[in-house]
Amino acid sequence: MKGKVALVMGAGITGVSVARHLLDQGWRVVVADTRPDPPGADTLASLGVELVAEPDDSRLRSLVAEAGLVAPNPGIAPRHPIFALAAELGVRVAGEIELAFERTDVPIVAVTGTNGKTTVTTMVAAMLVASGLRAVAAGNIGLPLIDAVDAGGADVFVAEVSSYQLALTERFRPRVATWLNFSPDHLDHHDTLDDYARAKELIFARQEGDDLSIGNADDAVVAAALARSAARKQTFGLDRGDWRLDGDDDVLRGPAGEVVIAVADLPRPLPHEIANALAATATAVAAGAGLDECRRVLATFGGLPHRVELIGDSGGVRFYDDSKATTPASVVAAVSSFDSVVLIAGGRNKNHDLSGLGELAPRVRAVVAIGEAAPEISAAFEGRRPVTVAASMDDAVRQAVALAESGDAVLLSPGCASYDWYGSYGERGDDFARAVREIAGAA
Ligand code: UMA
Ligand code: ADP
Repeated sequence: MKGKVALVMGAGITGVSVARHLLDQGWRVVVADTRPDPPGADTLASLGVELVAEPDDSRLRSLVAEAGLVAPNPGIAPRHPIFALAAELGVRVAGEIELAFERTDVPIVAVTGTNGKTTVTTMVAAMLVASGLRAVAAGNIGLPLIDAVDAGGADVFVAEVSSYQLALTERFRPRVATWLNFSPDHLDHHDTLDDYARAKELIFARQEGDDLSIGNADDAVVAAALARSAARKQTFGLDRGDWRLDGDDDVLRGPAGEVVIAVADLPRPLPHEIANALAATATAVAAGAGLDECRRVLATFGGLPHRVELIGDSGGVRFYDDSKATTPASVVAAVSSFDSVVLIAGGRNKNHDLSGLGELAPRVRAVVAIGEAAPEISAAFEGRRPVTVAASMDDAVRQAVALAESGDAVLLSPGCASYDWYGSYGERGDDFARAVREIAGAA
């Protein structure tokens, strides 16, 4: 009975949540997954959902042909044949964010950007909660938005939305949408950089009227997209913007010139953290937070694990775990936060040009290159700064300790994914922290 079968593509976190949601909506649900042993199989079995592993082309065609809805997980790349099949067979495609949006009247605040999404989403939710609102952080941050919507009881959702998720929306229209920044990333998923930018711009694309689009005035791609938005607009920035850093007085200011907070009162006054603080305040105030409550959160927010996280110090050298930095832009942000750095970088390159990292040489004392991308990291700094190659995290920390001088930061900011040596960026960061404690005796 075509029309009542929903085909969910991907059995991961999203697929299981979408399957559960669609069952509640009265659909018969089939889940397909390209992997031989998909995650979530046990949960799907307990829900009575059929799971088709590794469907071949003809099986996929018949699954799509029988479906009234195709709901792909965010990790399904746009080049996957399911999209062409759905278009050919006239079947609606909608991802989890779209399905969640359809099911709720609760306002949604959305945050995207190449870097800083999780940090800003966390701060915005904390600012709203401090202001007495039942705000729930969801989306790419880990809790599927559809689970948050189905659980109910929220006054506002703060959704971290990735380009993968935005690309699967049709009408998704957040009340407040914030785009933090844009730099090359995810070319293993999107076919071109333009496709990546177009997916990100969908955060603004259906906004209008009283909706608010917030964008980074210092970022040319974001500023151009913001100019195309049909909604009200606000900007933030270090050099300019409605919400801006006033470098003369060393304070963060709001649109009426009001002081948000003094830079000296921020626990982490790093340039990218100041940009995040401005973006988070602009977003939270637009969603109903009080400025005093925002100020309290800003004054106490110490940052998230694995994002330029201070592990300890030893002999005047401070050790920082920035394992979440998997793009060159996030390495630039981290290194630019210090005067003299021994940089540990490398891992599995996500198709980035790493050569530009050499521009960081003035702030870098020495480089320890790790993982598969060690030759590219070495080439970026060759002739500019001493580079050594390490065979393990212990080796990297040992070499960094030998190279560092009092006052330096030893910074793990890989600019690459962790999958060559580890299962996740979290594992990599934890292993670094362990090595720092054992080898450098840092506390
Ligand atoms: N996969 C297959 N075959 C399939 C389905 C998936 O090989 O048939 C692979 C994907 O290519 C991917 C992995 O499985 O490598 C997981 O993909 P998924 O879409 O099933 O992911 P979920 O488990 O549902 O988790 C997703 C987000 N993951 C991705 O977008 C890849 C999670 O973001 C998010 O927290 C979760 O939904 C809840 O919303 C993670 C992420 O890495 C943290 N996001 C990317 C990022 O931040 O850079 C965008
Ligand atoms: P995302 O959720 O977009 O991946 P995170 O908040 O998890 O962002 O931070 C990821 C990495 O980017 C960390 O290394 C962090 O230090 C760095 N980062 C955070 N905010 C910014 C920013 N505004 N600009 C550049 N890099 C940033």
